[in-house]
Parts: sequence; C-alpha cells; structure tokens
Amino acid sequence: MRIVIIFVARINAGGAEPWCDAAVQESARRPAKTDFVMGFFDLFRKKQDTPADTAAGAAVEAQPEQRREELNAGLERTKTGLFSKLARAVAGRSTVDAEVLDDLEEVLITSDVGVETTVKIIRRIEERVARDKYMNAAELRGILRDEIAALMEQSHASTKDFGLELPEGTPYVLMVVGVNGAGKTTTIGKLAAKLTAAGRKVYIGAADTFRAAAIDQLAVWAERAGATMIRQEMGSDPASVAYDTLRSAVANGADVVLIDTAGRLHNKVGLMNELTKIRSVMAKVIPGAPHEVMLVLDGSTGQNAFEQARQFTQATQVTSLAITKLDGTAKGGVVIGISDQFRIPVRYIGVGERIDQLQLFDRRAFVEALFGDETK
Ligand SMILES: Nc1nc2c(ncn2[C@@H]2O[C@H](COP(=O)(O)OP(=O)(O)OP(=O)(O)O)[C@@H](O)[C@H]2O)c(=O)[nH]1
Ligand SMILES: [Mg+2]
Repeated sequence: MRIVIIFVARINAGGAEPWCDAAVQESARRPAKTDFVMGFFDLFRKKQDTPADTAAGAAVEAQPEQRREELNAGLERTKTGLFSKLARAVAGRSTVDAEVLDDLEEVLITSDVGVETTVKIIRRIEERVARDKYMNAAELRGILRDEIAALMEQSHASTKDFGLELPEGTPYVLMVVGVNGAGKTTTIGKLAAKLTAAGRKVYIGAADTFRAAAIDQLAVWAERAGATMIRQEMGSDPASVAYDTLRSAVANGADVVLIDTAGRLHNKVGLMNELTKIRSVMAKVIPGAPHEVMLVLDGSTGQNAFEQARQFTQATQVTSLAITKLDGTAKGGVVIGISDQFRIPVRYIGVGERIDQLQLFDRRAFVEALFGDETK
C-alpha cells in the first residue's frame, strides 16, 4: 500500500469579516448591563441579502428538491475532483485488483478523506474483493458509496425541529464552539431561523465578547431569524452572558438557547478554562446544560479542520459537528474522515452564506451528491 503523508500546519483559520462595514444601528436604550436586542437592525444590508432571505421564516424552509439541488451544487467541486480521479484509477481495468486499490487509496487521501479513514475504507473494499473474487471495476463506485455512508455518523432521528430533540418544559441549550472564522455566528443565525420557522422560541447568547462587532453581527442574525439576543458590553465575562441568557430564557419560556462563543483564544489551556467556566455556570441555571456542544469546522480548510477537531475535542466535550463552507471547495471529503475518526455525529452542513443554506446532514444524501445517480 502506498501511503501519502500530509503535513498539517495551520491551526487558526483566520477571521475574515466581510460584514464589518455594515451599517448597524444600535438602540440608545440600554436598561441595565444586559441588553435585550430585538428589531433594531433594519439598516443592515449584506451584499448577498435579498428581501427573500431577510423575511422572517419565509425563505427558510427549502423544499426537498431545492435542498438536493443545493447540496449537489455545494459539493460540485469535491464531486468533480473525486470523479475524475476515480475515473483515472479504474480506466482500462476490468477488475478491482491491488493496483486499482492502490490508486483508490491515493484518490481518497488527496480528496481530504484523511489517512486513517482511507485505510479503513480500503480494508473494507479489500475484504469485499476477497469475498466476491472478481469484482467489476464499474461496481466500485457503488460499493464505495455504501462503505462510506456506513462509516459516517449522523445525528438526527427526525427532521422535526431541524434535528434537535427538544425537551418539554425547559430550554434546550446548545453551545457553539470553533476557531475564529469557522462560521459559528452564521450557523447560529441560520439555525435560529430554522427553529423560529418551526414555531420555536429561540434565545441567543452573545458570549463572544471579544469584539463589539462580533456582538453586532450576531444581533443582526438574531433579528433576521426572529430570535431574542441577550448581550452585555464588549469585554464582559462570557460566562456571565451565558448565565443571563439562560436565566432570561427560562423566565420567558424559551424552547432553545444558542450560545455563541469566541474562537480567538491563544492556547488550549485558556480555551479549556473558558469553556469549562461557561458550561458550569449554565449547569447551575439549567441542570444538564449545555445539552449539546456543537463544534463548527470550516470544511474548506481540509486537513486543518481535522486539527481543529483534535484541539477542541481535547479542550471540551464536543457532542456534534457542523461543517461549513462546503460550497466552493474541493475538500468536501473532510466530512467523511472527520465523521469517522472523531465518532461525533455531523449534525449540519453549510452550503452557502444565505440564511437558508444550512442543511441537516444526511449521510445518504451526502454520498448520493458525491457519487451521483449513475452509481445506483
Ligand atoms: N460560502 C460559505 N460561507 C460561509 C458559510 N458559513 C459561514 N460562511 C462565511 O464565513 C465567514 C465567517 O463566518 P462567521 O459566522 O463570522 O464565523 P465565526 O466562527 O463566528 O467567526 P468569529 O466570530 O471570528 O470567531 C462569513 O463571511 C460567513 O458568511 C457557508 O456555509 N458557506
Ligand atoms: Mg462569530
């Protein structure tokens, strides 16, 4: 077997903030330290905004056909890369032999699936070849699709409440973590929109207090989604913001609380301490909170996303994943490797910047989009 070694160097994804120049009008009324933000951000217009994606709930529920098209479009570059490499690997070969498997191994590794998962996939296919003796090279894609789908973890049992299982009588608390620029705030905004469209009362805590702009950006998303945001001023203690948010959510009978956090911590110990503090404060308000810690990873960073997953799973208990920016990248193979290696279910994937471009991860739909209909 040929082994390709991939070096992982960059950890921080870097925070592009194209929304910074937005005109944001803030309320002059700030009753106390905590500010309840609802509906003051009409002036904000992002370049991709259209009336269709700002109207509360209206464009949020994409139809199944539209979802499939968007998934296909989002994974287009990954698919093209995989397809052409696979086609080359099996060209002129009638059966799946050792050489085809060697080439397949290289295809998967260079498609950002990761070494460990690739080795696992190859081993499974080898076992099937040994069983079936003369496996046709044309069958390979279909078998790959089945083996890959079996490797991946998805999290939802039903699509109600966008995959979340909400308890009765107490808010479901979801804390969002990830490096800066990964797409945390955007994902929270998109998720809040899905939940409010499903008739849920959503509270959002602005616990990324590093920059005033970060809080304002979240406020814009909360407004667009029809959610209530709880904030304090920049530089305040994130744990205190989380505490306020949960108290307010409980008092107002919210169904879901989404907590945004900062990705800008200098080292693992700092990160660990901060996340631990936020978690323990929240558990004091709602026993068992946070019910979910979702790590947001930028899929377009390829192998770097593996490294981020490693760092965050060491710093805190991560229970679900959201992989963003799969549109416009050829590195969508990371979803396969990360899902397999970390044994953490992928809950959502981001396939664009628009408010409706967050999808509930469905491994079957994902492999269908990658390997296409002709593999049926
Ligand atoms: N194309 C694309 N862009 C996305 C997606 N998700 C997020 N983005 C973009 O990624 C950039 C960073 O997103 P943010 O949500 O601000 O990231 P963050 O993790 O909150 O970053 P910090 O607040 O700096 O820690 C923004 O320009 C988003 O529009 C996606 O699925 N596809
Ligand atoms: Mg953010």
